[in-house]
Amino acid sequence: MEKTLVLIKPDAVERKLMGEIISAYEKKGLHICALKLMTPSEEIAEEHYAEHKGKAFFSNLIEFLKRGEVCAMIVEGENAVEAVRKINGATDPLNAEAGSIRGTYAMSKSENCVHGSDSKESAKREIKIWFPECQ
Ligand code: RTP
Ligand code: MG
Repeated sequence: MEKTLVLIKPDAVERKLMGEIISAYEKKGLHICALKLMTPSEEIAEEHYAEHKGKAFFSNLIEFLKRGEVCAMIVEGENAVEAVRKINGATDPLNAEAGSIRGTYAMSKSENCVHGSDSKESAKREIKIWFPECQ
């Protein structure tokens, strides 16, 4: 079974959307293997978004992720990476499908409720960052 890393970002935790969001993955048939709430350090936030280092939005992205509690999850299922990305919807909520999490709950590209790994390789890398104890 494929695994992917999901983050419920601080905007969604603040808005008490955790239950609704977890439920969307579960209702699809995906399994939540591990789950933790934490306020990420700068180091974790920067490592997680390392691919975006140097881009204009990078510092805002890191400050946003560090703003409060994040719910990190390992989500498992057939084609979990692709399935989660579909449930999450497009990065910019204005382009996200109406039934997706971003299409339903988000209005801003920078505060877009959720993260899902973009490949199996990214999932492995990101699971190590957020769940080092699971190796
Ligand atoms: P994520 O990594 O959070 O799941 O989002 P994603 O794959 O859909 O998009 P990605 O390109 O990896 O971007 C990571 C996060 O950076 C913010 N972003 N802002 N201002 C901008 O042009 C811009 N581009 C990306 C978004 O919050 C996105 O989720
Ligand atoms: Mg991404």
